[in-house]
Amino acid sequence: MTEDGSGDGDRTSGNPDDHGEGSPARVLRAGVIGTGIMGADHVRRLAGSVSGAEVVAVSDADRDRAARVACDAGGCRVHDEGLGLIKDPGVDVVVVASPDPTHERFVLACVEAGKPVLCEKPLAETSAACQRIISAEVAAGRRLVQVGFMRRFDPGYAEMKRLLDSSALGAPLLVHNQHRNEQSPPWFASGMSIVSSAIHEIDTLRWLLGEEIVAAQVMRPRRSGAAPGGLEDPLLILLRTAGGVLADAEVFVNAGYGYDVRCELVGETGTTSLVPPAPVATRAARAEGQRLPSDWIERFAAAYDRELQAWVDATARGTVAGAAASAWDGYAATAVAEACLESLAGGGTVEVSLATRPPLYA
Ligand code: ISE
Repeated sequence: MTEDGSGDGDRTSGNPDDHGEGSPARVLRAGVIGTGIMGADHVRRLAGSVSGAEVVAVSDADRDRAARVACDAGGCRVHDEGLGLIKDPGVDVVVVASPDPTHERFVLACVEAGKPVLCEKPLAETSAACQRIISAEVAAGRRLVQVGFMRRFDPGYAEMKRLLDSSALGAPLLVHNQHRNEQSPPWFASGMSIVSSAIHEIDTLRWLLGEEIVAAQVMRPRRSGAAPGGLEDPLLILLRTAGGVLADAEVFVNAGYGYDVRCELVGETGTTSLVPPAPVATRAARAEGQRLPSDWIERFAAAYDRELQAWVDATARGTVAGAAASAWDGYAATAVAEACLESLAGGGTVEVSLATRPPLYA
């Protein structure tokens, strides 16, 4: 794959310091922190579908779970704690897939150790924490952090961006998004619909348009009876970009019928939208239909593979993947999510003002 994950790249040498022809390819030794749903999935992909890396260590607060995942990956070291894994001299690169409140600590430790890190979204829970990560990376003088906004590697979103960049649709005006999960876990709180779910729409909007979001508003329709506890579900989010594009995003995490992510971009001369990623249509019982994915791991399987492959390939070359989200992108997305949370709590439109972008992320 190339840096943007779209094809085959240079795989002659895995050593960042040695790109000579004929030199043996170095396989990156990866450590994965957090072996829950996402961490275990990354381990499987790194051990299976992704080339150029192997999983040599895992860690999780639940040691038994980590040991099971280590076993599934063909056996590897199990650390009791993420910081120990980062310090392990046998670990070259790190994937952080532990709970959100731990991201900042682990990413900062990776930057300090000079180890490239792919951190699941959100980069950190607050924009202030993201800024501390940016400061550390700027002080290190090189990009080490990639944020796991995998939709950038989804073939559908990538094609939407290609079309928009080719001017085939004219100037962008509106973006309509729908983000529906079949069912939320019992511990899912209203803020998580933004920080954990809508943050993907926030990132894809910035990335598709290449401009920052300057204002956000969250509205609550009547609450669904299927929403557990006090969860406000669904939510309707309105975002405005610096260039005046408006985007709406429905987030409905107890939609009940499947995992359904849609996006339509409206330009001055045309529109483009994602099509349901089903290989076949079926007719039965006097109805025609397509199977819907059950969750994001199924829906974005190709995107996760391409994201990890692009990370491994770029890291092996001592660089960063072109399409990938940087620490700056992680910061900007969290800052917009904060504005959404403020609007959810207090109502109205909340302005987003970002810090100055350091030249490292130009
Ligand atoms: C989940 O955490 C994800 O990251 C998925 O991509 C998202 O679609 C889902 O809504 C989140 O809960």
